Amino acid sequence: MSKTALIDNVIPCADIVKCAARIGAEIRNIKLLGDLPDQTIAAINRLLLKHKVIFFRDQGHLDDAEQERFALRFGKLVPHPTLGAIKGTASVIELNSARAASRADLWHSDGTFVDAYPKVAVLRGVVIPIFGGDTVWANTAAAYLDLPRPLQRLADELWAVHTNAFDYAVMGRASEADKKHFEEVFTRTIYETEHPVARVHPETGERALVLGDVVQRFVGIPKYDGQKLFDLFQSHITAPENTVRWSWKEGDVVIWDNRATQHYAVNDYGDQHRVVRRATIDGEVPVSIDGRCSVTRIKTTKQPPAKVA
Ligand SMILES: O=C(O)CCC(=O)C(=O)O
Ligand SMILES: [Fe+2]
Repeated sequence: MSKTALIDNVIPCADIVKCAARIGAEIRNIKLLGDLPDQTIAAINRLLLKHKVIFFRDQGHLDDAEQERFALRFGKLVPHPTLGAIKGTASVIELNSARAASRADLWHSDGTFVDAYPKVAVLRGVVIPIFGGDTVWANTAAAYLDLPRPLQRLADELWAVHTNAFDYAVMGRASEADKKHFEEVFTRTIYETEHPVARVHPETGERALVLGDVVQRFVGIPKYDGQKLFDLFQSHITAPENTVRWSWKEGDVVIWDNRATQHYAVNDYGDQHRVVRRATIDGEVPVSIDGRCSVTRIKTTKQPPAKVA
């Protein structure tokens, strides 16, 4: 018997292989293109909602434009709020290890410092190191279900402030160039947004935790208590059994449901070159269990340094 776990064959000729019990499936024998039939896109979307992250090997035919055409089938393309998009694209950003602050080695869902943060991301492996450089995804809906009922009730009530001006320097691995780039580009505009710690997923109705390392504090909770609460909830998200780890090859494509996952790019490839490019789909404003919407409280754009005459 084959050692791979084949699951329901919903896309003609393609094989769907589950990666781990709680999260992740690979679709094999499919060529991703912008003009795939509607039924195929609908099937990929159903699999995405179920498995949270979907992996595809051998998509080396894609360039930025075709990657975006494929991504567009899942919604509206949206540029990064402060980084913008690569020239000639609507949403593509590049994470290039040769450039400062391009290693996403922190647990996060993309863009939670704004209210309507992205719902789906499509990431393509462009230059992949010989060793290291995997990415890990975690299922935030399964993490909610994992909590004992009293802690679920606490999550249902709590709100957290997310910011892009998190303490980057604290991560230790950041160089001076990283810190400079982070301050001048990534936090050109500073956002602070309040999200419910548990949001209702707009397509599945599941409850999913909204946290990650860009959380600054919980609303109405002192820092000391807040840190303990954060560690408690976040540890359910990042428990190894709640994650899937992908070892990249060039030409791989990964899609994730950003409303029900966090991810972490493992920074274990030293000085090797690594480039991935991401197309991003606009999301909905999260809604709490009691029907309240996330809200951006602060949006401050820094003044450029005064020019010396
Ligand atoms: O480099 C990676 O594997 C992931 C980067 C990341 O966080 C992202 O594309 O959103
Ligand atoms: Fe990310």
